[in-house]
Amino acid sequence: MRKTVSATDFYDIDSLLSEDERLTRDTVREWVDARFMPVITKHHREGTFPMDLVPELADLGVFGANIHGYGCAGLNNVAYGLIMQELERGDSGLRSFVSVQGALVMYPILAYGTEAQKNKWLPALAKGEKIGCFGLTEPDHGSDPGSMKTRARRKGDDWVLNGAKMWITNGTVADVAIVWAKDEQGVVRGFIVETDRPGFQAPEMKGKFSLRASITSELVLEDVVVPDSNRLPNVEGLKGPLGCLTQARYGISWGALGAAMACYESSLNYAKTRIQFNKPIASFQLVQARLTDMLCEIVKGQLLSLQLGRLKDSDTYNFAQVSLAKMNNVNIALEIARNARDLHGANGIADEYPVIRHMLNLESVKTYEGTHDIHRLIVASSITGVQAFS
Ligand code: TGC
Ligand code: FAD
Repeated sequence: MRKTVSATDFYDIDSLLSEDERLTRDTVREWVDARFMPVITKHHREGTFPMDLVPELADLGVFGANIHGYGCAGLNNVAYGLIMQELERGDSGLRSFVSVQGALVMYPILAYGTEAQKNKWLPALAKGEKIGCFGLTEPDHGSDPGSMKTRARRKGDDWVLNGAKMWITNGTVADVAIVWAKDEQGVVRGFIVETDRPGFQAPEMKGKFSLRASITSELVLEDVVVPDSNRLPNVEGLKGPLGCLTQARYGISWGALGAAMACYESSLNYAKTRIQFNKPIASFQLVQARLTDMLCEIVKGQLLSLQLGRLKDSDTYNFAQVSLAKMNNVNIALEIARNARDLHGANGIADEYPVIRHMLNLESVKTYEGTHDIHRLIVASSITGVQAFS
């Protein structure tokens, strides 16, 4: 009988992975353990992201890892998902940094850009020499980005951008922003905006109790002029930004499992060593039931993401399937994190253990990239044929 490789691989899902996929996962896992875990508590306390690790992340090949060419690793989507899982096993802020760069900045340039735009930006973004952000959400328009107020006015060979974006990951440290704006006919268009252009500001948003080791910013655009060559020409309409979200949501479905695994593993270790009533708490039936429930949800989530990855690799997936996986896996991860917090007793609120940090992070992950209820509605629209958003 084959032995399972880890406490969280109860169904030998390892055997469903190729050698390359396992190697990618293990390489990223080792890097996260060796280089990221020793510094996460400090960054979480201080509300900072370890920017000094960006060159090492680039060397690992994690930026745009599923893109072929342009200096990217060219991995399949399952390997890409496993990378997201291992990064988020460390912290959701680490996965956020990498998934924004790849799925929300490199992907739109790849899918909607010109060859000149791809050659200019993708190799530099893959090397981490340039950092990007994605501006869709506005102060008054989150779940309903189609009502955005940000405007792009044509002026000769240029476009003039005005508006405000909110809750933008990496805005303050970005060299380039993908900004979504409506033209004078009300058509949504994407623009590559260098952040040193006059009129562009990206103040950091403070006071977050979640995703503390991630930079979140406002984007303020006041008469920012960009040439037409900065417009992403190969898409028009809301399907442009939504297509990017599909890529990022796919990665999040795997990432959330990483956070769930970290919480489960910490709970299992804690339960085996914490003595109450002269016994390890792992010997009580109620504690055992909770550990079983956690593992059960992780296994189901693993199979869901793996099958979604195989569908994506054969290009036979759809965005409602991605919504279901994001919705489910983030939801179970948050429930597991809350249970883990409880199982650690008072220690569960201390950052000596990872569980409170994951629990707080997952509150954001449940909201961003489409809230839980928006994903329920996307799946419902797919199965009923009726949209219930408005
Ligand atoms: P709707 O009429 O349904 O769709 C407009 C067009 O877009 C197409 N479409 C999609 N295409 C690709 N992927 C998807 N997921 C798509 N969803 C829809 C659709 O077929 C249609 O195409 P066409 O050809 O007919 O024009 O649009 P709607 O205005 O009714 O909105 C639907 C809704 C509510 C589902 C959508 O707006 C939505 O997903 N809202 C949630 C907003 C959201 O997720 N924002 C995320 C911002 S970015 C972020 O959070 C980054 S966090 C990153 C990090 O730190 O990790
Ligand atoms: P709202 O849309 O106001 O929703 C509030 C509540 O109403 C939710 O419970 C929602 O489910 C519910 N609701 C809304 N509409 C409906 C409906 N039709 N039916 C039923 N219920 C509904 N955005 C970016 O563009 N780029 C980024 O990099 C980015 N990074 C982020 C980082 C963090 C840490 C966070 C917290 C957010 C980030 N976001 C980013 C924004 C994120 O995508 C939005 O917060 C999210 O889409 C929800 O929008 P909202 O906050 O305006 O909530």
